[in-house]
Amino acid sequence: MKIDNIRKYEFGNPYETGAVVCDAEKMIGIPEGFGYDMETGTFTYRLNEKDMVIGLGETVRGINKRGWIYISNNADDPVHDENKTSLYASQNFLIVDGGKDCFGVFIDNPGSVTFDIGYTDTNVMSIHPEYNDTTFYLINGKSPLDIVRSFRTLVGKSYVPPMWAFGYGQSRWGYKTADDIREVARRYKELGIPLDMIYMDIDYMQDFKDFTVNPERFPDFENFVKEMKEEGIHLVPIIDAGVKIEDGYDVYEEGKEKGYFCKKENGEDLVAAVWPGKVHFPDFLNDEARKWFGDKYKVLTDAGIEGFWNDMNEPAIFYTEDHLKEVFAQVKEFEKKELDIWGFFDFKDVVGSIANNPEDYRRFYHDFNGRKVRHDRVHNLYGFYMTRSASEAFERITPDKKILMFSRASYTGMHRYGGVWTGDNTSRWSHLLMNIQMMPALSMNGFVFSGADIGGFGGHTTEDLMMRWIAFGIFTPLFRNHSALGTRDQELYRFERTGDFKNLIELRYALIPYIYSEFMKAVDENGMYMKPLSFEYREDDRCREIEDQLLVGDSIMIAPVYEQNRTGRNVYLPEDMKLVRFRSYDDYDTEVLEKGDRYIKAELNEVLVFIRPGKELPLAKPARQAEKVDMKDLKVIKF
Ligand code: MIG
Repeated sequence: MKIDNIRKYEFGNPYETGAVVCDAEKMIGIPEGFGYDMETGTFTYRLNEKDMVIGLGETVRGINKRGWIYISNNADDPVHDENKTSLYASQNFLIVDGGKDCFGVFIDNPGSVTFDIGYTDTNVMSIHPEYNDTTFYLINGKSPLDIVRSFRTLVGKSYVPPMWAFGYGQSRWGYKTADDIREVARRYKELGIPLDMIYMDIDYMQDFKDFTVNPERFPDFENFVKEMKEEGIHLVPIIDAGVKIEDGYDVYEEGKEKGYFCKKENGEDLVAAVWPGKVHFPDFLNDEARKWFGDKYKVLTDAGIEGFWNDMNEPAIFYTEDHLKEVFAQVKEFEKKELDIWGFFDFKDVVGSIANNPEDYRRFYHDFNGRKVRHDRVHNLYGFYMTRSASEAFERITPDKKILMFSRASYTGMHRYGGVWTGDNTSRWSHLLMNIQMMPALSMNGFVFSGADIGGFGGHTTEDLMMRWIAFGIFTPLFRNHSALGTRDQELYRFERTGDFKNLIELRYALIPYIYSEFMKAVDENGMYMKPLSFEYREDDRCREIEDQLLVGDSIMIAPVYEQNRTGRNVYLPEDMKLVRFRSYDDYDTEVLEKGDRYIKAELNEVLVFIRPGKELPLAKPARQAEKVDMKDLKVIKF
């Protein structure tokens, strides 16, 4: 199929990345409206004063990306400050929206790509790929939503998880034994808080080896999976990209023998270190290796597992054996010298260069479509192809069952195979706001099934932050509370106001019929589940600056509270709307409010939902599991 309003321009020798599924009209020359510097491979576009730039998926800062520089270069960096340029994802689709005129750009280039969006020069957007092998798609349309639809037709339908994955999930890095997990299930049940999933982090494995389960800590795993399922709970284990080097470990031995690991220039398998200690990286870009690794998930699906999360697949590298040797050699040199203060800083830099060193991405190769390709040139595809490996295997292993799958690293195209979570955020109010601002960009890029670590991953959360974050998370398709080893416990039963938490989680379950049908609409019609206001209210300039309210589906707007010690917030209503102030699914007040600015009260346990004119919000009776929600027995709140 060929799409009408998309034109494609090729530069250098672009790779078949797998991002797109249809063709577009091929043009000769430079994309209309853009400048191009052959020397550097940089595209430039002059921004009008009114132009907003929206998109780029999982990145820091606001909904309007103008004023900062973003580098698509998948990175394992747990510090998601405003001044970061790269997170775990490369989703290179954006829209330039001047209000009347707008157009979209998708840069299909799997190496590092720098988007300078009015950072160096406020009036210039420049796009600079490190390697000039780019397919540049220019997308026209009457409106941003029109452009989104064309883009998504180009890149193919988004992943749909099983129904139960729309429930609430509890996760934590640090559940070590089956009993730890039983305890989580028991405490939730005791309080009557709905729960569909408990996630298993790396500690379930034997010595962090993929597709193994520690037999002492999880005796009779198959029965344990069954036992949990009888409680209505799906166990969702993590899979890491690195394969432990250990004699006798089948995944290592088979991969080694068949030559399925990434190799260095000299043909030897690259040795890196991650949680298992020394590892090799499967060459997911190689068709055969991808199939082989995918089939390994069967070990766990055979035990009754129906969902996974793929981690460390940028890939994260604690160190490579080769670079570590270089560092040790340099350290010896430093030891001999008398260090002055600059020498000290040089020394510190050398030691600091051990982990997640981008230079390491130049040390290994892929066998990609029959070509030997250095990793850094196709770096951003690695997590995508790991997830594709799993998803294609699920088609073979359990063709009749939907499997939950989401990944940390991503690239456009992966949205057909799984969702994403947004990685290691922190328990900060600003990260709740960041979650709100990322969601529409993820939706736009096709990653409709996505969400953040609710409550925050790193750092210590607080009860009020958790409450407000849950109140927003109610609306995100992936709804998971997750935190890091060593941080304050944040399962909902750890707090005082468990009754309020219960009400909020029940509200999520009551909203599942709405959430699910709007989610499916976004998938089927290549639309957006979460939208910025400016995409809908085209004539209202005020909406162009609203960074903290979202449209969820076609019927409602939300305005989450994301600051500490607030009992309300300012809300802009672009039209008359009916406010529903929920305390629980059956305790709420409603009021029709006129268009305009207002301050609206929202106590810590209250959730603000605004129904648009002529629309309605269906509510089900909550159940303890998503699949038990009666989708037909609905109460409807009309505008
Ligand atoms: O180096 O598996 O983003 O969710 O809990 C950290 C342990 C590895 C990073 C993931 C996080 C997970 C953690 N992992």
